[in-house]
Amino acid sequence: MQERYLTAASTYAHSIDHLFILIAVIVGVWLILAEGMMFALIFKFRAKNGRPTQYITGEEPHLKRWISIPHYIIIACDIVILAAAITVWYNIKQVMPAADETVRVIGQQWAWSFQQAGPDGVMDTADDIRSVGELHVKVNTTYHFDLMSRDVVHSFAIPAFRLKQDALPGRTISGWFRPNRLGTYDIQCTQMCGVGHAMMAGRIIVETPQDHAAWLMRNASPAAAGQQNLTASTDGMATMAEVGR
Ligand SMILES: [Cu+2]
Repeated sequence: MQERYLTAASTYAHSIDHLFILIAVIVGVWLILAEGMMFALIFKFRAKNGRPTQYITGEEPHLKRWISIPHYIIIACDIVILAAAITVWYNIKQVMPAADETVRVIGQQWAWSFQQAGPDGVMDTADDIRSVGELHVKVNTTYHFDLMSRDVVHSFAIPAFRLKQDALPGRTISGWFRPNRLGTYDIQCTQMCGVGHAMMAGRIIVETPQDHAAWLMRNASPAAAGQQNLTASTDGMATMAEVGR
């Protein structure tokens, strides 16, 4: 349903959407019931035809049932929501499926930068690819990310993946995603991180394995020489990315 408003582009996007719908429906039904009942009672027992407004304490057992029975049903609904939420949380945040690729994500005021293995497939070698504000990934591939912050608390969010994870300075937080739809999607920061927070946008490009391999080759060669330049200019690129938006 939410897909009509926001593309779902990762394998777990739908389970998050279903959870939202479940909560919206359960809470919505009770909202309408409770508000409807409140207004019905207000009108039924209002002052009219010389009769004063009735004051009902609800202490009698046959009246108390109107509170206690819905109360038990609501607790049962809470348990349903909790069970669904814990299941989704467990499947997405606790369990990490085996990684096909790993990417390092670094938040800073005010840009996201990324590091991933170059054509050799090994991280922290001369052909690693570093980029700012733009992350290229392969479709139908499980990615682990290691999320870090250089300064303050940021939050790495890809709405189309239904992914959101805070980045805390001094900690490396791991997570995963598996894009299953080609396209270009927004990357956002969703923790207020300073005056440039709103400019901290990026893009994630989900591409076919062929396109991704071509992108790797374009950006990784000549391996060592290119690497030197990229490393040296990473900070400069962050500033440029900021100004460019
Ligand atoms: Cu921010």
